[in-house]
Amino acid sequence: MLKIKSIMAREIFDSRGNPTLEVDVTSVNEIQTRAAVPSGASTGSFEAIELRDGNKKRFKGKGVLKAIKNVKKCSRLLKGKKFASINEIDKILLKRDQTAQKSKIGANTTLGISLACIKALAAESEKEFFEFLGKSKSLPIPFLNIINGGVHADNELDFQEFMIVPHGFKRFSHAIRAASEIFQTLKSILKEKRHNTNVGDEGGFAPQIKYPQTAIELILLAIRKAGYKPKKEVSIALDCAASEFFHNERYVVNKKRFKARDLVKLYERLVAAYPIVSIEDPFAEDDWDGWIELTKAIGDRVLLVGDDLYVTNLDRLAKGVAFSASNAVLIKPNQIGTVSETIDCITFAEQSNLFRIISHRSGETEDTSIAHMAVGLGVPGIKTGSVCRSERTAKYNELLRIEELLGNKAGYAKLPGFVKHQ
Ligand code: 2PG
Ligand code: MG
Repeated sequence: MLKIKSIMAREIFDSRGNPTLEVDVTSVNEIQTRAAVPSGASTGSFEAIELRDGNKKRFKGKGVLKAIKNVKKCSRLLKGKKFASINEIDKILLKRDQTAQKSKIGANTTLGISLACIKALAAESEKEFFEFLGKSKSLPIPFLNIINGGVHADNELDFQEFMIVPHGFKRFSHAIRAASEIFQTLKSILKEKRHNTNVGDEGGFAPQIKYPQTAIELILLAIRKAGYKPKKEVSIALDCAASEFFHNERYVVNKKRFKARDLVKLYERLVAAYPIVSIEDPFAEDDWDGWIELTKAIGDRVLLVGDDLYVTNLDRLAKGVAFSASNAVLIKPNQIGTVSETIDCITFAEQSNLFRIISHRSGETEDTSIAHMAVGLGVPGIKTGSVCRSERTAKYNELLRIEELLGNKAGYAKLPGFVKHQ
């Protein structure tokens, strides 16, 4: 049971140096919990709204003082009341903003409150956040973005993320060690080839390369050189973020214009040539036909992950399930704006046999909620950037602590059996 004494909010900075919202909840028992809200760059147009002040004289319009005011207003509705579950709290927030995309008070407002409150509920019952969420004792498979392109980098790569997936290990700690060694090896390889080794927003490298094939081959070389086996231990995943290169009804990759049908063929060729286990957002956010065609073509061997397509929205996800538009979903709490709606989406995806990956945003903070949600809610995948930059490693480090707490009981998730390159 949680009785709220106070809720307050402040402006803090995210990993890109932009302001974002942080919320503190204090219970009448003087237990204090805190949550911070992340922020995307390649945001889907169906996402819940991130409320910004728009005052160009402050933080170039990105201030969140309006959201802070809204937290104050919501706190009046929550203070002094007793709550047994997050659903009861979120219900009050959802009543306050009934717009489709939370444009009235902002999804940053609602998520900040909702996350800090569920942590308070956990703390009041003297449980770790992951423990409070459920019974799962399985650590998720990390999807680590180690080469960046698209809107996350200033190179010519049209696909946004090239990830390694260390699935062939018994424990999370072994998998993340492999990932770190591969990341460091990739750095040496890039250096040898006289590429830039500065890292981008999510801690991945952003070398001046053009073709997706080149990025994948560099990663495969790093996997082998680090002493690991591609496919058996470590495979590749892509986030194409295709909405970003969809212009005038055509997909523009390496300056060539593709119809959806031809893009399906390009993905088929990539999957045949390389150990790719997962492709996120291969088509634009409203190109349902493209998604359905690709799922028909390669959905029996590769994870096809809806991010901008679903935006963690139950209605869009239900449409995707009805149409067999994908076999996996990306889960981002700030795309929908409350913890209970995020949990509903995860539960529905699981019941519909979709693979789930919980995800950070490109603008992040030191908040580690998604690590706890992955374990506590039995989400088998987590995408939270490279093994570099503290706002990314904060999540991996928290997973290491959770694994230690669980001891021998700590499991390590598996990719679904139908996935080919594992
Ligand atoms: C994505 C995310 C996270 P952003 O597209 O999956 O990697 O990027 O937060 O910029 O939307
Ligand atoms: Mg994405």
